[in-house]
Amino acid sequence: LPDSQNQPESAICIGAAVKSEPEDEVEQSLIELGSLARTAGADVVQSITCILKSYRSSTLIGKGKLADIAKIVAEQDVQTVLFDNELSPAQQANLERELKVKVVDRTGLILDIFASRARTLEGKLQVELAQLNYILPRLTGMWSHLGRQNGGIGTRGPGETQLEVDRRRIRQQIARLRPRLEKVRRTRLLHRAKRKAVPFPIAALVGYTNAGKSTLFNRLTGANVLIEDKLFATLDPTTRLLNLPAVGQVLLTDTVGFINRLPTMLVEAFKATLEEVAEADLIVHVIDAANAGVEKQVEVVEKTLTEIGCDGIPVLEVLNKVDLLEDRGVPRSPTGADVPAIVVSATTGEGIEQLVEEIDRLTAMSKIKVKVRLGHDRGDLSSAIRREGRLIAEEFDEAGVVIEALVPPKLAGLLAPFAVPEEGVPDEPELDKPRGSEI
Ligand SMILES: Nc1nc2c(ncn2[C@@H]2O[C@H](COP(=O)(O)OP(=O)(O)OP(=O)(O)O)[C@@H](O)[C@H]2O)c(=O)[nH]1
Ligand SMILES: [Mg+2]
Repeated sequence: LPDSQNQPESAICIGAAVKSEPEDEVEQSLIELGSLARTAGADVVQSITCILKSYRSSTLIGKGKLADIAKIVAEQDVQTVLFDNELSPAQQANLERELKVKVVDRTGLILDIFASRARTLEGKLQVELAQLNYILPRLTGMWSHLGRQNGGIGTRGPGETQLEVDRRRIRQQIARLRPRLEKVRRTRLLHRAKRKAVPFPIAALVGYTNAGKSTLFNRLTGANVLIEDKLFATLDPTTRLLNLPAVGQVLLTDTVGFINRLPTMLVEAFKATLEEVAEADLIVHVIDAANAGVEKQVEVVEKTLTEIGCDGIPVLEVLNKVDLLEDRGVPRSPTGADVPAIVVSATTGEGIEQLVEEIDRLTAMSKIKVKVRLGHDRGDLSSAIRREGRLIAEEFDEAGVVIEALVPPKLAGLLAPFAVPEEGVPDEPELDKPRGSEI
């Protein structure tokens, strides 16, 4: 939303649903739209749920509901109408014509927030690309409704031409953005490759937006990542080294939050960033235990994790914000975890020691560092290392190969007879710093 810095834009939120949709989910989602709107700088004056017999293709909601909303818009001097639904370009244009104010759908709103929050070059380029792809079909809608409004001779020719010009410009911009983004990604991949060569397991903090990931990240590593009671405070991942008693060191990453119905184009845009999560040895799922919609949030996170290819990675569930729970009993653990949930408060520090122990235990379980000498005849083992483990270093000589790698415990057992004794402690420059350090 433009002008969000200067003066709050007055907005109303509309959640339209058909009767078959569960009402509490519609309500919860509309509350979330309100948070998104406030995050974008809007002043939400009213939220309205419209339960419909069926969706209307031209304006989503029926004439009667539309008239009611138009009345509220006029009476309360509303500047923007926000829809929790995804609107087609034509629906958006029709609604704008009927309501005579700006209409923004959930996707447009989330894109807007992402655009104002992206900090790194990659994040900015990703969001810009997503926004341009969002605008492209809507340009047509804008013109066709203007055309219809004014109509007649003289409007069509130049209108079409202008439209063609605008569309071509946007396509050119998209074409310019893609290779730039590719280049930035390659640089990041290089950094990642460097990080992977460091023999540390990776743990990723994931979770619904506003669950407290960054607060927990700061608490664990002593970092100073931005924390806000707004959605999508974090867009760009940050990684730090965390010192642990058993495994030694773990790379901990703070990531972008997930949300229900994240626009497809943003899922696409951020896939590259989220790929890093898919390479983690441990996923720490941070859950806002005090949120009324916690079950839905857990469901969304689990679904998103599957979508980005995280099945098979051990998940540690962390129930955060226990300080906010009235009933101090342990909240019921959401489903699907490999181990019982840990209960913490990132704010008060309650449960943090236990969490650290658990991260330590689980990452220690996931990968073990080995250094082995394998003869030419043990190609089976060296390919098993490549398949199941992470290669750190490899040195060939006449007798065979010396491999350093992180491998799962079982393979480590098989490799034990081939172990090469470590000569001294490898230099680990970050070791002397407090628990967390910049990477
Ligand atoms: N009471 C309480 N508030 C918390 C706790 N942890 C985080 N918060 C608050 O929850 C809000 C969101 O925290 P963040 O750490 O920014 O959440 P996030 O998961 O990183 O959010 P995004 O980056 O936006 O996805 C902030 O207002 C925090 O102060 C907690 O344990 N207890
Ligand atoms: Mg964050």
